[in-house]
Amino acid sequence: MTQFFTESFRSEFDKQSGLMGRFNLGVFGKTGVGKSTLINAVFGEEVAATGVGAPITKDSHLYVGVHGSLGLIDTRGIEIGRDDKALVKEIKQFVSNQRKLPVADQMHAAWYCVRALDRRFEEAEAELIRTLADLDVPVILVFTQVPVRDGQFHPDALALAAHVESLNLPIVAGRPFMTYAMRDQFTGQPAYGLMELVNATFLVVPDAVHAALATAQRVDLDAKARQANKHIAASVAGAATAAAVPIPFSSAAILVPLQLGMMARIAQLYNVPFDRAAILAVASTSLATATGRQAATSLLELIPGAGQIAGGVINASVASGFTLAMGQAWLAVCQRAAAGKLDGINGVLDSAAVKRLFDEELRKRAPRVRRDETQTP
Ligand SMILES: Nc1nc2c(ncn2[C@@H]2O[C@H](COP(=O)(O)OP(=O)(O)OP(=O)(O)O)[C@@H](O)[C@H]2O)c(=O)[nH]1
Ligand SMILES: [Mg+2]
Repeated sequence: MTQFFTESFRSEFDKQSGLMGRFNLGVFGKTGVGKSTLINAVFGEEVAATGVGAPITKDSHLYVGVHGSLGLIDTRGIEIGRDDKALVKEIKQFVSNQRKLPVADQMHAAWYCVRALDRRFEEAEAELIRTLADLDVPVILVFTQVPVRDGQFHPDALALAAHVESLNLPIVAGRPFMTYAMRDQFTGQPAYGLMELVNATFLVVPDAVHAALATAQRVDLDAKARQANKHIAASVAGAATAAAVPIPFSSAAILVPLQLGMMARIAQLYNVPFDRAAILAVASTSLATATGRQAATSLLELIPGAGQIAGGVINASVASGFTLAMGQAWLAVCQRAAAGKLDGINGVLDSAAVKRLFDEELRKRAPRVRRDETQTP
């Protein structure tokens, strides 16, 4: 039974990661301004570990790398005044080639990075920004490594921002976004501005990549929760529709993959890898057996020892109510797991804690099911 569960979950997990798609971000700016540091801070260390990607052609300045739901279009060691003409040409070619591909494969936004304390913004940089904007890529101008004291940005950064704003560049919000990506050990300057940057990015990319962006970024947990709740709502509606078909056993056949798919999507949003998600799911749902009598549901049939559902027919309100409860209980588990709060001693998963948490959340929300509601009509 567990084997069957794992295999079904695997297949839904793969399906969801296919549906999730990818958020493709271009990251530009002079060498050393802090592009890689920014990317790592927003999208996690794994991106750094896998490197910047490969040049799209030999001698190319553009590098393309895929890291799960994130696609990065990056440059390496660009010297403005030496490489920018060639880069503009490459970007034009790259983006227009991409235009022939589905939306999912295009560059959805660009972050143009400037280290504010360089106190310089060159015409060649403005040209790069215009090139991207002309190709319909929304450009967010990011000021990197901007020191803050007593809630005030460094005056030189503000002066550069005023200068850039006067250029009327085609940039998101018409102004730079101030950031500090990584705490400075010496000065104690903390990181800031990353969540604002991510929020601005959400606003300018197509809805179709919101789930991928929510998944890829690690700084805005509310964005993950919003996407999870959106997916739960869609699953709830799907469950009601499935249950409305009064054919014995058919509702379970639709509800099981639907609920497993929902669990897979939520796990992915919280960057819980498959193996861990499967262990969490088994720990969580075996507890559902205990509450199974009242919440007679499809998923329980997969769980060892779960009671039979009489006739296999579930009414729409039970199906949707239980899907909602499951989704939210599972969301709580994933949130806690992602925060590292379900690990016991030695970093081993505390299954009992997982069960307790899931059960608690499920009980709060699971609909009361009368025996007769689960009978074949
Ligand atoms: N403390 C701190 N250091 C930073 C920050 N951003 C960049 N740095 C440092 O600045 C140096 C250059 O940063 P990178 O992120 O490698 O610069 P890059 O833009 O990726 O440079 P190229 O890959 O050569 O184009 C590194 O030593 C970083 O540690 C920051 O926000 N905080
Ligand atoms: Mg770099």
